[in-house]
Amino acid sequence: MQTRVHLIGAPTDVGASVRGCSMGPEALRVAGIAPALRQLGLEVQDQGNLAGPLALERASAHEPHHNLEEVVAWNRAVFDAVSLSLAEDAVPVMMGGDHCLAIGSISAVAAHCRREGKPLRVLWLDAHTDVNTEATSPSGNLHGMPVACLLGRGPAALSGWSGSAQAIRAQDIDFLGIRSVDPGERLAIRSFGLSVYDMRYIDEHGMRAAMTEALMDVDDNTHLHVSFDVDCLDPADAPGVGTAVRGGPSYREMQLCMEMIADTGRLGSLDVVEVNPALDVRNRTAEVAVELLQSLFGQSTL
Ligand code: NNH
Ligand code: MN
Ligand code: MN
Ligand code: MN
Repeated sequence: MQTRVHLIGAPTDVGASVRGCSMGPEALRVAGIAPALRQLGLEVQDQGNLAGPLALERASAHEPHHNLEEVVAWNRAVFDAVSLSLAEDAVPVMMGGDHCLAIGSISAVAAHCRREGKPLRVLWLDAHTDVNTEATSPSGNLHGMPVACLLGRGPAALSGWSGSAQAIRAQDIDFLGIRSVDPGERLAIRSFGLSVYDMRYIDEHGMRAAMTEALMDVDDNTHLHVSFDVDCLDPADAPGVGTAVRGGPSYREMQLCMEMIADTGRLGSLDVVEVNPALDVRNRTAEVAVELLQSLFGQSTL
């Protein structure tokens, strides 16, 4: 793994309807994200926050893509910042912000991998699959649609940024921790053939088996991108999220997940999204996220 890490703040909640994850980057800083990673011997550069438009109030109950223009602007900024970090051979850590920002970060990562001839694998750690489209979204919130956008099923303004109509192929992404799937998403999962390790799978086989399978095709040349939506965790451990769903992986299970990713040595880029200090309890969720990132970047107890 490279030893240089760039922290990139993207303080916005344009993709969500529950407001407050715009305060996520600062909460992660207050929880000590930079010193926590420095402690592991990494060279950490906090690049500060990106800028972008404010979230608008909903014009109508049935907007197909709420805040589309604003989401495009924020993702452009994320795309540029992540591209630059990768070009400088650093590991970009995009601190959201809501999960719509993964469109920009993963498009940048996909373009980078294409240039370098590296296979890309994405691990989507989330309670949700985020594969809604305008046609299936119950909310019109773009943070429920980034995976569809990356698979080439999003609005034109959010497509093709990686230099290809599809930033990633269906077989390049694995989902873990899933327990909330909308009816239209279920159809998309089947038709794309997406690999989803849902909570039932984790209950029956355990985190170790799920992660062993999810990481199976990672080789020496792979660029591994982790998109970590903190609502993946059980809300008992991570209450500060806008769309909490009961029954997620425990703190210990997530630690194992992160440790197994670290063991591959292939982590190349990361999103940490949906930390919502407005709903949190004394910054616990940001603190838990930082502790998990320490494991993700290779900390072990012994
Ligand atoms: N599936 C719902 C929607 O599309 C909720 C998405 N919310 C998330 N996704 N936090 O990770 O609106
Ligand atoms: Mn998400
Ligand atoms: Mn989620
Ligand atoms: Mn797989």
